[in-house]
Amino acid sequence: MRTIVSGKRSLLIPFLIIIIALTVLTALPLSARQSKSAKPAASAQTASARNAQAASPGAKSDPSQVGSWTAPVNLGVITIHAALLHTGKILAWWYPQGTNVNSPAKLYDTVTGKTKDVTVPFPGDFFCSGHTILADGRVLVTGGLLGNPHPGVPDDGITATAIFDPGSETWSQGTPMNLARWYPTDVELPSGQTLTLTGKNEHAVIDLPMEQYDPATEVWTLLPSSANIPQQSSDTYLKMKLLTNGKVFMAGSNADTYTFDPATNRWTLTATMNFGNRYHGAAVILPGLTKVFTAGGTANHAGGGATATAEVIDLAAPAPQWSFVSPMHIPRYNSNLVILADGTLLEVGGAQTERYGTPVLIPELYDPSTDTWTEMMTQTDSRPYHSTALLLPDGTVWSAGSDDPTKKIAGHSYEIFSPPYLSKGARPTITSAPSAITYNQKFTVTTPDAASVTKVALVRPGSTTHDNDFDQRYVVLDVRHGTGKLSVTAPPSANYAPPGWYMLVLVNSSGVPSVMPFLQLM
Ligand SMILES: [Cu+2]
Repeated sequence: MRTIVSGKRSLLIPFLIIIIALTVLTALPLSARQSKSAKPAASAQTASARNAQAASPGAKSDPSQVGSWTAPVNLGVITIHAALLHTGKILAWWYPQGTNVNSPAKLYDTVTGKTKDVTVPFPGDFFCSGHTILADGRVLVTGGLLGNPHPGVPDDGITATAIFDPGSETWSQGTPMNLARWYPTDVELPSGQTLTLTGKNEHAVIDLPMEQYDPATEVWTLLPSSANIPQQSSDTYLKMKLLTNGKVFMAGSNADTYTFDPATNRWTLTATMNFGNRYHGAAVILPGLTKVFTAGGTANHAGGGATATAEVIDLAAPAPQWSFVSPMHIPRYNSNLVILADGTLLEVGGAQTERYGTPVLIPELYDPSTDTWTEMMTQTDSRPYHSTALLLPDGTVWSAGSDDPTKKIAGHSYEIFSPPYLSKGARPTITSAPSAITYNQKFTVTTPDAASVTKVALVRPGSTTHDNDFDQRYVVLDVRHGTGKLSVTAPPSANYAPPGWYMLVLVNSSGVPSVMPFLQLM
């Protein structure tokens, strides 16, 4: 079970071993360290070998090919959890330093770069919680770690929930769930209600009955037993993706992947992943909203043995099957998979040999239209387990966190990645766009660049932790070109895009995205 414990309890001895090992390792020159830690891999080089290669003189550094990174900046918290708010600020939080105290949290303004302390004003450890952004833009945080567990008893979940209001920038206590949960998954349904799955309860049981939250009534309702997850899951933070038929697809970690129908409260076995159980992998629903893509992970729940493999399933096919696609260059797990402003994917962070072991510093860009991975510029601070990444409104990517006990200082930092598309020419600009739209509504976007725009999309702001983004989604919209304006049609229904705030993006024929203003889809 993934427990934080290294910072808290039962992993004290391994923690000391790691400290000693790292003390020895860091005494070596960098080059020696990299060559000593490099080891052979069948299909892909190890991260350390790749890191050394990218750092060598003559390595590619053209930002239009490999992007670029800002230097790390200390945020003051370890961003284990992060959500992008429609105010253009990131909410970041992690675990309290002690028991029965408050969870530290920060707001980071993605425009000004300023930060503000928004520590949760009531006790509760909202660490390894689930979280999703509600239709009105508030952040719902579900569960966490019981602050004062009994010695000798497994770590416990909590029933508590917390809600962050981006307008007032304050927290309030939410209605407690029916069941205690640590490491739950939240997914917003087309109704605007939140479905919550798994998580460890106070007896360390994972496969808990599901429950659903109605923001209108603030009531949690347990689903009937027919909705129970059909297969013993050996992992938490299930990868749940809303499909355009209103059903929700589970893309791991178990090899057998199922579809849940909220209308009947029943699960159906859909297909089996070729890799087998893919623990700590990352998954997204691709733009187009019929294919789900997963990359990285490990066959070992306890960690080690990272894979570079990736698979895709087309859920619109008559008999959907998982198929291997091109593998990454670098095996990794506990990494972050971010949908970028142009609809390509960035795999960033992760590790290879254990939660924090052999961290991968080289992100990779995946283009689903060509099935190709490209290695990007090396980042400075390592982002293995408990790291996060988010697409920002200006098209850059925030990469932060990891409570690697050997690198606590680095864990407090964030870095910002500019993808290659920001070095490929002028960006299309949006002169005006509505701040709110309804389903199927035709609306006008004025832009002097209308003629060169090839794609218009809504991008759901991310809400992420533990290689899992509960919210991100890229919804391509129908568009008609006018002179100095675009006539755009909103998504046909909430199955395509559940109600909430989205970023509006224009992408031009060079693949360059606009800055993305927020609008509310109701
Ligand atoms: Cu965790």
